[in-house]
Amino acid sequence: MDRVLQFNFGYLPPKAGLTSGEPLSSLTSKRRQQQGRTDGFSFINLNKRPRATPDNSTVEWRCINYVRVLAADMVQQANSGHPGAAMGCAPIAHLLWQKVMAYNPADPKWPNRDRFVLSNGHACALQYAMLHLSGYDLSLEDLKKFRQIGSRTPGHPEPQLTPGVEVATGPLGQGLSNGVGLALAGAHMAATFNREGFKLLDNYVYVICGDGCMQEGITSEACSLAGHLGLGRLIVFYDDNKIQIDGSTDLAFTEDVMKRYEAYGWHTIHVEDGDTDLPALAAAIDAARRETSRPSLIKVTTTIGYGSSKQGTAGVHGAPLGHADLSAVKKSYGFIEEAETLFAVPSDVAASYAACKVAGAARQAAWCDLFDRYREAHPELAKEFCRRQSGELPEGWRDALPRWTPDDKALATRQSSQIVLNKLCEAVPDLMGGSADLTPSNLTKFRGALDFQASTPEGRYVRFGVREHAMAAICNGLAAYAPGIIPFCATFLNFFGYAAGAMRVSALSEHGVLYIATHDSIGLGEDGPTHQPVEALIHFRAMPNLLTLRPADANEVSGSYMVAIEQRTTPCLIALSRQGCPNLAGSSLDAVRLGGYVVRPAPAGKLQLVLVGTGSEVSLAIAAADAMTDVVAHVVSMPCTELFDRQSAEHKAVVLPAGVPVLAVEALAVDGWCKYAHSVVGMRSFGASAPGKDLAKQFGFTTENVVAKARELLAFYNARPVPNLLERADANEGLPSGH
Ligand SMILES: Cc1ncc(C[n+]2csc(CCOP(=O)(O)OP(=O)(O)O)c2C)c(N)n1
Ligand SMILES: [Mg+2]
Repeated sequence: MDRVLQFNFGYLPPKAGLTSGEPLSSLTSKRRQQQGRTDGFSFINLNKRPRATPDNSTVEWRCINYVRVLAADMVQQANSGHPGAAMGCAPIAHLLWQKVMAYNPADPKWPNRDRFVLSNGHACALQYAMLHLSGYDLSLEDLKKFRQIGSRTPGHPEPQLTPGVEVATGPLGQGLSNGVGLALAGAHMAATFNREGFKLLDNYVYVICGDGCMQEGITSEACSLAGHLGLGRLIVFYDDNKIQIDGSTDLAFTEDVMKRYEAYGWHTIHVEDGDTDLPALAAAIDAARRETSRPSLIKVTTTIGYGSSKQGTAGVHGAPLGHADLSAVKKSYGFIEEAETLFAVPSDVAASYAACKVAGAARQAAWCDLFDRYREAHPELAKEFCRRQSGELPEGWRDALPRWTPDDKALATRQSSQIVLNKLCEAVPDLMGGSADLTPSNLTKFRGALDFQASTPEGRYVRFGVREHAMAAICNGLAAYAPGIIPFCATFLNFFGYAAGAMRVSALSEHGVLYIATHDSIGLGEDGPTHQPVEALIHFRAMPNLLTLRPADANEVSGSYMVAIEQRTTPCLIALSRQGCPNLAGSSLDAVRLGGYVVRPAPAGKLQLVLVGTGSEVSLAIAAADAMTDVVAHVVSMPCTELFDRQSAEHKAVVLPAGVPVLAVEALAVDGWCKYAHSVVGMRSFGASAPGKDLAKQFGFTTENVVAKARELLAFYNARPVPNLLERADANEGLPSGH
């Protein structure tokens, strides 16, 4: 076979120095070496640098080594998981939990705790081992159930399931980006509440991440912003083990990460031997903590699966060591009695970690004394601090929501959103956020907003720059910091597609982030199909625990914000128009809670037709119904299909009565509407570049076309029975109980 073809089929023939059984990755690496291409190339070479030989009989090293094997035990027991990075990062974790971090295992939500994020979430056996050993409510039994149904030790960390886990990690890059949000939140809350003589908040954020996180674009976005903002309390350990799933990082990742982070404005330190050089690690952490005007990156060169026979190879990334290897590792560390048993924590190791709980309780007690004095000196601030820790909203916040009448001027819903935000941000100081460089289009800069910058951390308006994915992940970090931060962020609806990876994590982790998505259809006009969302809404509607709201007018905008602020464990996306939407006679704030409601009742007579629309198309549906003077039709506004699904059968039957044909009108993908409508005027292709009014005509969003489609629908069902779309065997499946 031709050699090029052989390569292209992923098969390399035996050649001098190569054995046919080797994976292509190592073969290509060898080939590069043969070709003299050694630039940036470095397989782990344990003999390359002089290494200290740890005294494995000391309690410190017994602790570190037992963390390595406890993590490996969990993976072995589950017969699934990732021992490599967990074993390699044990010295970092040991120092953090025993010597560095301020936390109290008895109160995982203590406001001034240091935050820890394991961005390489696949290594979570390490995090669970540390939480258990240091005294969190996570038992050895929990560790034994690693990755099993109903356990508190899931395959990747999830904050709702495990005490001490701050954010969900696993999708690489999210955790480090959350860390930026946590550090931003910490800086903001410290600037808001600390007073002369009262450092209520001075926590650090510690993140461990791996090669994968460093490769993901989201971390470049987030860390570039962190450098700009000078988030000095963010300390990131980069587990530089030069191995990922495909093999050596040399296959795809040879840049100088340190130089990149220096260019971002970070303080960087390299610990060359993260396997054994504890003093160097401790010194690096100390230097990072003292540098409070820049975030710190500590690149720690480690050996993946340190101690295993497969150490330094991709083979130990994501597979159990096997009983024989695990037993040999334990023996090599001097755990002779424990060698054949899983989860046999030696008493000296347990006793050493038990001190963490005692120290944590003392630390929090001292902080509580400080808070008592703070309360005396600053009673109002102390009250507000407590409110924001509890997650209670300010009393009477709903009174701030503006209301409109049909006589008020028609506004684009992005404009009414600005008016609502102005009022809400005044009434709810918990709200903070910004836009991905579309402030004048998203209209999110609320009245009196101060920018959050390095010199003004008290500011609540964040200039995210054109970094949509990191923006959403940073908002997750803001939400995770304390219940009293309600983050919002904005871009065009279409560009939330860039952020979807992090939005999914908001939904999964129950972070009540507000996603403000303007320019929500072809109605945006001239910017064209690159900017016009089509499939965006069906994507977000299908996302569990995320509400997608598309208000029809200013009152519905106000109502959408009301719902979004109330939903503290559910993120909400509010889709807003660029073009004007008249204020409807039948709309109201409260109606948004119903998800769908009759906004324009039918004239007298037997109902013949239902028109259902969302957002800017509701007024079009009303115009079409008005034009059909010979048809008895009512019009439904459906700002949130997910909320409509949760309503009672009675309400649904009033909105979409049995036996009446339903035509949906929405200038986005038609898919999904078959659940509520018998026919759809929607998008079946990308849009185009032209003035919005011309596009409306071209794609059928005119009164004439809606009337024509409605008549076609009526004719179609003239001689057929109309299927009752609500009568489905699974109609109540997945809805909150009581429905
Ligand atoms: C966004 C995302 N893409 C892919 C994966 C699958 N994945 C899990 S770990 C991993 C390799 C990561 O390499 P590294 O961070 O170096 O981890 P190590 O092998 O050192 O443990 C990949 C691709 C993922 N978890 N998230
Ligand atoms: Mg790696």
